[in-house]
Amino acid sequence: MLYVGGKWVAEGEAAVHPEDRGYNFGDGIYEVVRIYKGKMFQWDAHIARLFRSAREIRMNLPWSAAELGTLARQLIDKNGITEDDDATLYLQISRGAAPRVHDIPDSIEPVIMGFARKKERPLAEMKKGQTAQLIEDIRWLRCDIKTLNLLGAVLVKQYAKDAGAQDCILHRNGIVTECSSSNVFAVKNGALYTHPADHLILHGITRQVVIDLARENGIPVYEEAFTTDFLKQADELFLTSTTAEIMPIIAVDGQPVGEGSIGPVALKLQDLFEQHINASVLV
Ligand code: PSZ
Repeated sequence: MLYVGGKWVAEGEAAVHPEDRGYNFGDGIYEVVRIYKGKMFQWDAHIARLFRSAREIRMNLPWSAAELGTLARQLIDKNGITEDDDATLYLQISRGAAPRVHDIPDSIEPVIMGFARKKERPLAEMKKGQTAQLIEDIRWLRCDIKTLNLLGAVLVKQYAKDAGAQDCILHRNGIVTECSSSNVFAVKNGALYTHPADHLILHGITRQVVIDLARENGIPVYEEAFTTDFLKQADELFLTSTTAEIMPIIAVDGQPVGEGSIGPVALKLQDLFEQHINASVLV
């Protein structure tokens, strides 16, 4: 069951208004939340980011965080996701429908849509790692807003696939920003390096969990911009996202990173992350 604009509908019955601004302009915002063992992971951080995205695009949300929490719980339950299941929850809010003009219509009601589906964790891949291609970051300058406008991400991810890589690492004039749908970390001499959480990257929830876990466990973290040369000489690389968790990158542009396999720091962080998940599903 999906929740679309205030109604519960079966997949296939959902309809989009032809002049919905999410559909016409990508004028809207979204979140993807991880469900471990039937429980929402980092919900408060996702909802805080959703409200921040709304504020940044000048959208007033007519729902409270608590109401959205109730909706999320209903989406999980109505889709048969139980404490035996891992899943993802998708929530998007379009600006709403109105005759097509570019500026924001005065009276317009946001349209919310949500679904939840079972999704297994990429455990085997997390041990093996992925390959990536370095590509110019062609996206706009407000990558901190989680908007429906994902064409930049679509194109860079496809360039990477065309080049035979599984993912892409983006750079602006030689400064590494993030990946098409994840944040990127470099490991050098036992310390973590990742782009600061400014307008050029999404402030990833997983990124923040990893930073906190690292610092709590004596791994230094530098939220500093670094170059593509630094990236290529890193001891280890990994990306982070809600669904990819902590995913090692074992080759960039066909060249091995470090030993060309998962490194000790990524392994340690995966272990800490696992403990963190296990602790959070008990609450
Ligand atoms: O299932 C998927 O493919 C997902 S779920 C979340 C993402 C992809 N990506 C989120 C994201 C992003 O789109 C960009 C541009 N940078 C970083 C991230 C990671 O953010 P969190 O950790 O909040 O998922």
